Amino acid sequence: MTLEYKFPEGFWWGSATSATQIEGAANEGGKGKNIWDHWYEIEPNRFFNNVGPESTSDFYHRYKEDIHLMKEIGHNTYRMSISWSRLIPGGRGKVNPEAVTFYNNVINELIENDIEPFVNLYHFDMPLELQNEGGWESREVVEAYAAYAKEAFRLFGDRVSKWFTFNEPIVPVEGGYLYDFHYPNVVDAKRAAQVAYHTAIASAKAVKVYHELDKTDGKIGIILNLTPSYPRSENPADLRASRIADLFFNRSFLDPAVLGEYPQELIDILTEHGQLPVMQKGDLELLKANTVDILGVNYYQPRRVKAKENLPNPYSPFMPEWFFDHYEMPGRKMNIYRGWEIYEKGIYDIMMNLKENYGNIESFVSENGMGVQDEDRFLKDGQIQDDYRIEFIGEHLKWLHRAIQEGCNAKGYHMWTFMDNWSWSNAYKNRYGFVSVDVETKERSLKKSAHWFKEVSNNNGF
Ligand code: BGP
Repeated sequence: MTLEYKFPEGFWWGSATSATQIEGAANEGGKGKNIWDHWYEIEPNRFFNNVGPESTSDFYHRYKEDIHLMKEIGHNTYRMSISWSRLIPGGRGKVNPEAVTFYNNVINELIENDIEPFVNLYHFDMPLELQNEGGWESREVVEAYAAYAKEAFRLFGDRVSKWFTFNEPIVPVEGGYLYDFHYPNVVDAKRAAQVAYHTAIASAKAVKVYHELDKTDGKIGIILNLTPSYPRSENPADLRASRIADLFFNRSFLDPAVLGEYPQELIDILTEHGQLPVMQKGDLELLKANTVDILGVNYYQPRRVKAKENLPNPYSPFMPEWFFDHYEMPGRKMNIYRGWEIYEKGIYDIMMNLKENYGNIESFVSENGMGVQDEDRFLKDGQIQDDYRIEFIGEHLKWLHRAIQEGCNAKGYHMWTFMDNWSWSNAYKNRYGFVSVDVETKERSLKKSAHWFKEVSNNNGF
């Protein structure tokens, strides 16, 4: 068969999930509470259809069946996360033996099925006790995270050689401290800056701990949602607005993680507005010395930016969006089932930026996917006919392929997500999986895209 889009030998094909979104068993197996369990307890109506995190997709009990499905649909790699509050129920101290057994079983099952596990340490799920101590605002919590990371490397590092410190660390900053869609529902830009800073420091600490273990075949990275920023026009005000959006939403994590330093313009803006976080002596050296080996890129949609007509006065409290407005590009292509723009070339632009400005760091697409509300409307002959998802993935893969042809160092593609899962306060509203899950019975069935993906993976192209 001749393939128009052939990927490099050994390309990683798979998907990503996260613990709180799939495991369920939130009150089982010795797990402690995290912020999601707590927020749902106190405000269930903030969750779509009042569905909470207690059972989600029940991976905890069905992991074997699920891993067999992964194998069946051509996964050679798979990204999961460890639930911190399952492994170490209070966030620090004693390890939960039932969690060790569970994660050992999952990792071993993956390996037996020739699927390499990529393990992420933190996907939005702070243990409640630590949140009560101040969460990422607290420097002690940073230390607790580093100890948790060390424990995870010790327990599973003999079989796992791709580790990730955080998934989309900017999202808890936005959700928990700026825009009120994660617990603790604070809206305070200065505190948000502190949380962002501590997360970057925590990531560097975990990188340091891992590198000190001297695992020659192991790599540690971070997973960032890089949302390329496109100005409405070439006029200087729009260009500046777009640059500021990029500074806050991309470079605030990308630069410290990959280059080991903050962009000067970001520091200047924060200083000017009295938002500079509290730093400790030695922090900047820590960042510089502990950059990541590998970068996961989550990409869903671009950010279209135009300059504000009138800058609000006074600026304070400072938030990036005080500087710009969102802009709807005429004629844009939309995922009408989620309300997000589709711009496939974004993936190419991100990869070329990494090549040109970030030392062509080893990377992969760690999330990309299409959320669809009421997806059952596409059910026909017992299968979800998700041709729109096939097209979505295919078009993104074409641009990824082109970036690879032009020399970018991308090693794989992971779809978000393996199976329909519980997406935080959106719960089961938007379905993203290759595998559909009946929210009541938890029954699984493959969507059309799963069969298509299997072919792509088996042929290493399409
Ligand atoms: C990403 C997160 C995932 C997932 C996805 C879909 O940003 O890493 O955890 O939730 O977004 O989000 P939604 O269901 O809101 O469309």
